[in-house]
Amino acid sequence: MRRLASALLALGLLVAIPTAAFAHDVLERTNPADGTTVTKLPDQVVLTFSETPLALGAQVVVNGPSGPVSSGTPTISGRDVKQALAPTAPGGDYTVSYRITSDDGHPVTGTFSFHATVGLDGSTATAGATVHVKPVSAADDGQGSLFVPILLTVVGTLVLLGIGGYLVLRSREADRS
Ligand SMILES: [Cu+2]
Repeated sequence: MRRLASALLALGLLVAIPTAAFAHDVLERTNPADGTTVTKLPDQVVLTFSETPLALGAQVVVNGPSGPVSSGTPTISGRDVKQALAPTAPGGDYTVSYRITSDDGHPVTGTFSFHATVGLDGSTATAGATVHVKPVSAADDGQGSLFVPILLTVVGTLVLLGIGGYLVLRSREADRS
C-alpha cells in the first residue's frame, strides 16, 4: 500500500514539472510596432519573440501598396527575426505576416500592420491612405488553445497528489494499529 502511494506521489510530481517547458514563443514586440506610423520605411522589419525560435521554416511576408517587398529569407538573431525589404518598397500601408517554429516545435503565426509615410524608394504614401490599426493576432497551428491542456495537467496533478497523500496517511494509521 505504501509503495503504491509513493508511486502515485512520484507520478504527480512528474506530471507537474515539465509543464513549463512546453511554452510557445510569443511575439513580444515588432519594429515598426503594430498600428504605428513611421516617417521613413526601415530597410528591415524586426519581430522579437519571448524565446529564440528554431532556425527551421521561418517565414516573414511583408506586403505593401505595390505587393510583396520581402528581400531574401528572414534571419534569426537571438530572439529577433529580421526580414530585409527591397529598396524599391514605396510609402504606404504595410501588413506583415509571419510564421516561425517555436522552440517547442509548434508553428506560431500572426500578422501586424504599420504605415510608412515615405518608402525606401523615396516615394510618399498616396493621399487618403489610412493607418490600419489592427491588434496583433497570433495563433498556434499545432495546438490551438493551451488553456485546456494546462487545466487537465493541473487537475490531474492535484488528483494524483491527493490520492497519494491520502494513501500515505492511511498506511501510517494502519502501521500504528
Ligand atoms: Cu507549442
